[in-house]
Amino acid sequence: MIDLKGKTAVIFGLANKRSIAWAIAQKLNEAGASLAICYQNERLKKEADSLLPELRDAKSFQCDVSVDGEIDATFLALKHAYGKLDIVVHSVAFAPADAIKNDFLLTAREDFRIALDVSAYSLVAVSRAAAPLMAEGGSILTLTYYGSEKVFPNYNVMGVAKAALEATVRYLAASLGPKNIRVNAISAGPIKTLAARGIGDFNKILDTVTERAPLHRNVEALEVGNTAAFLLSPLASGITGEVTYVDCGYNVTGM
Ligand code: NAD
Ligand code: 0WE
Repeated sequence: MIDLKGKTAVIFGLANKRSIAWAIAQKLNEAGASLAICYQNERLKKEADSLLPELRDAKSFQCDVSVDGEIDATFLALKHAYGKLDIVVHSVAFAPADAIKNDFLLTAREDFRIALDVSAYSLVAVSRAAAPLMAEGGSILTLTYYGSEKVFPNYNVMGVAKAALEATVRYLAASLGPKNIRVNAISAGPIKTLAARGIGDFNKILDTVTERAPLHRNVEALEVGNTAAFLLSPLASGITGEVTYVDCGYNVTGM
């Protein structure tokens, strides 16, 4: 059994109960961790706060990870609430709708900047703020997608942002390794969350996985949660800088 009793985890990217962040929160809660749940803005506060009672020991915090001042204020509040941190989960991505709808060639400079800022740079900013609170070492996890390596129609600038995110995981692992802080990513298969709802043809993406993946089904958010609990636990003490696929094997197939 994975044991995270006495550990404090902060989770970014909870929008609703379908969020991958929520599946991870449930698994970390089952393992005994105390949870700080971060939501992006006032609009998402109600949703986050309505889910808190399902967790044993959780508080919520508001943080837009594209604003340095909000990251600083959130980690100051976390320091006051907990004193130390052991785990950070970064489950955040955003690209302006035009950029994941239109031909990649037409990607606007500002849309490219926003996608990489919110989806990749924010991991650097959050990790830097978290590190001083991880005096006993720690574990940081982010979520990525196979569109970083291969072209998927419409994933577009998000694929570029995820490639940057995966490289960021490796460089952060090297930077934070001497502090015994590990940094990893899970590359999840497609899951019908809020972030997937805006995507045309998402059902076709899910059907292709069912047809081609070695397990001939789609992955569930709670399976991502289980792997997250492992990577964030002492059982994974030798793993850092890694991208672990939780995709029913889809990424190993050739046709
Ligand atoms: P989701 O919509 O539930 O979560 C995305 C979250 O990002 C939301 O909570 C949103 O509020 C947050 N966010 C966006 N901009 C933010 C900002 N500026 N500051 C703070 N938070 C911000 O969708 P999800 O599918 O759970 O996505 C979580 C992560 O998983 C993302 O990184 C996504 O790329 C990744 N992922 C998703 C899938 C999938 O098919 N759903 C597959 C692989 C990877
Ligand atoms: O990372 C993602 C999607 C993230 C995302 C989603 C949206 C929708 C609404 C980022 N920005 C926005 N902006 C919006 O305005 N995924 C891994 C889910 C996803 O998206 C795809 C996929 C998969 C899987 C797009 C095309 C093809 C496959």
